[in-house]
Amino acid sequence: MHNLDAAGHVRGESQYLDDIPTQRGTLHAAVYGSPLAHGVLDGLNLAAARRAPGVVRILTAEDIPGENQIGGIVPDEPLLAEGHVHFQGQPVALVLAETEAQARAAVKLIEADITPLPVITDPRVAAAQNELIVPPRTFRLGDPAAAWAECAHIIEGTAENGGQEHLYIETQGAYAYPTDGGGVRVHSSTQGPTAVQRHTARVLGLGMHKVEVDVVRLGGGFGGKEDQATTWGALAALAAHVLRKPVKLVLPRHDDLRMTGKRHPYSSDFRLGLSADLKLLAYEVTFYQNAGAAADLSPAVLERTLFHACNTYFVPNVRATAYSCRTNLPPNTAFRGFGGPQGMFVIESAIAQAAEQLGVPAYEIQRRNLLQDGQVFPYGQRVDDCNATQSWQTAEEKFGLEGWQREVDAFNAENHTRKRGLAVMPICFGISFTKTAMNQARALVHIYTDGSVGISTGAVEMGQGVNTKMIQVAARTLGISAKRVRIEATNTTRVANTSPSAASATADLNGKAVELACRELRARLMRHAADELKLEYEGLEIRDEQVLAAGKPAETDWEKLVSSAYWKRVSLTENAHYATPDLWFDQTQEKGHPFAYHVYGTALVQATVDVLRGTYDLDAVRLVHDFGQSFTPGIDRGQIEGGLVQGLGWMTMEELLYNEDGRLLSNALSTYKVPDIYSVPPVLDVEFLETPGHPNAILRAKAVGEPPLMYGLGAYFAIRNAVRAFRPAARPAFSAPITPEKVLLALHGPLLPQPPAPAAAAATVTAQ
Ligand code: LUZ
Ligand code: MOS
Repeated sequence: MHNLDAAGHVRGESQYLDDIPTQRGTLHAAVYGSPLAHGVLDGLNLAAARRAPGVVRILTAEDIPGENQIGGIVPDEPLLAEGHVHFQGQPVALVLAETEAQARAAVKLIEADITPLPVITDPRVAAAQNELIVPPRTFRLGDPAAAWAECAHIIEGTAENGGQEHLYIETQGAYAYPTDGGGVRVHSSTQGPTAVQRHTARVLGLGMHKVEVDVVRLGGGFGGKEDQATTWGALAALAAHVLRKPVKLVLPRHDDLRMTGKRHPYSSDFRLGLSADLKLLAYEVTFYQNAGAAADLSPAVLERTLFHACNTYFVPNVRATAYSCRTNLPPNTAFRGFGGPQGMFVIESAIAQAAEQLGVPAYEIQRRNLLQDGQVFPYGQRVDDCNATQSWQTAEEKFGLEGWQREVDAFNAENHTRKRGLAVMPICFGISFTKTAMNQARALVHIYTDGSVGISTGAVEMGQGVNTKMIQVAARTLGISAKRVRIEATNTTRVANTSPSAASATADLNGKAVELACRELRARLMRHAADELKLEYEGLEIRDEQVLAAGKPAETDWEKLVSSAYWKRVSLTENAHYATPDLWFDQTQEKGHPFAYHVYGTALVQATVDVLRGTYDLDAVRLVHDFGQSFTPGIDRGQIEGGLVQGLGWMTMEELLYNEDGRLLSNALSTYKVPDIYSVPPVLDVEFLETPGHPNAILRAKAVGEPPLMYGLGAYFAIRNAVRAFRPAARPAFSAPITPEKVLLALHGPLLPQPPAPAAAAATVTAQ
């Protein structure tokens, strides 16, 4: 089955927030954001803006009837600034005008009286001043302090990664209007309809039952709308509620770029100990997460960094500590991978540094330390579904590794202005929300009397194809054509208390709920058929819309059966609840069983560097991925390709820059470059690993949302290897993205200090 949305998208017929026909009298909103990153908000001068053409009202914190608070994990984030401002672009006032242009023009006339306070942008500076969002956390396994004595080699260094702009094509926005009885309905471009509902209710001082949130689809989310769609939904709802008018708020791209949080930059210290035969024996790592000015989802992101600190390797002695550091940047937030990529970049950097200093290919170290069944993750979960070695070996068989490396070496021997590098990037990603309670979902299924089926779930369609998957699950379970099934908009009045569409878990959680509901309906209809046709219930089934008794066509089909069930007053509606089994986590011990299962895969990445210019091409990515039993291979392949390219962009060209005043410098698409179709490697092989899948995965098709992003990390190491093929003494800092400027400096700039020679027993080898 093709993606349900494909035709609508290419014809431009698919409806997004901005396509909703507005009601008569709709007002348009624009946000005034703080011009300074930190300060005391002494006052606002709104007089000129109030007089501007078309302006109807300007709302500030004083106009909030309920609580001025939208913090999810920690209540530390006002909807509209009050008393203080904490980041540039922090919403301070909302202008309502007759047209969008008028609202935006009036925003420019607002002035704020702000007494500046010191601005922190560096997470290590924040940590030194004890500016932490939550207390630090440490995951431990074995006894690293004792293990160092046994290590033949000890490597130390630092690694840094930049942030990443989500750049969903559809910017943030909402359309809200008052409903009968003092409520409000909010159409929101959100991954988390319940989050918008909950915080809107809080801000308006209403029960959640008076706030309805509706989502048809998003033009992309990538985590940027997991928590941060709430601001805009709540602002539109606030205005609609106060003015009793429909209100539309859609962020212009420039506002979206500077007002919203992004992937977290991290700065990290590592220490890695290896045995003489390259086994990883001990790993200590300290992560400094740049959380921005409020908690948002940072504590959860931090947690996932710890969960993925060892990527797909077994290390018997681990101590991983993470600090969530408060800075004066927009609150950073969920972004595909959710802290996992940041954790994995550090251990891959440590392995690369070890390989360079020991004079072995990094893949020798990687290969020898892949996870195996029976081992244990530092967080206590046993490894029992492991495809790490299978995916690595399959990649070697299909693509070669040593042979490919020899080709690269031969190319480098012959070419002097271009050099190639090859890197292997194996991944392991845990599937589930790390917050156990969030791993639940519900589905509401109606069969109409004509045999058509309408389904509501908590899943939000954001281009990932989840609606197509839900239809497949329903059609298969009911034994009917997919054409009969429709997925409704995601709406908080039909399916309540939903988890956001996130954590790669949306199809699993909501799909399992759909499956449960459809199974119950099928069983009910079969019982009815048994009664009507005087047949044994056992052995009755429905396939291709035909009822079969002991494998033979019975005297009824789907349409007749549904109709007759209705006339016999059999319920044609079911509401099912699913909760992932056997999940738990004890935060006091930092141990448990947080994940339903893990996804594995292995990518090989080749880059060619132009050594005169510092520019590079990513020539080929060939990967083997563990899809389990994919039932939508086209969609799943698309997720792998898209995730990979997003990861490649993060590692190479997407350079997010703030100045010391906390102002976003890369604040337009002219200064922030994301991969386009020309950035996609000309060779991009995605091989499906043959595995049985996992019973916790929907129809045994494993989650595909986030894992592929981490294949992109291979680009950093491939480019680095190419640089070192030209200049073996070069030791580019482990600082992503590795932009052409950084490559040029590494090729021709001053050399960083050389570390002492490795290999002496228990010698500590320090980079930089
Ligand atoms: N969101 C969340 C996520 O709230 N918890 C998670 O564990 C998670 N993981 C990935 C992406 N979003
Ligand atoms: Mo996400 S980072 O799964 O919203």
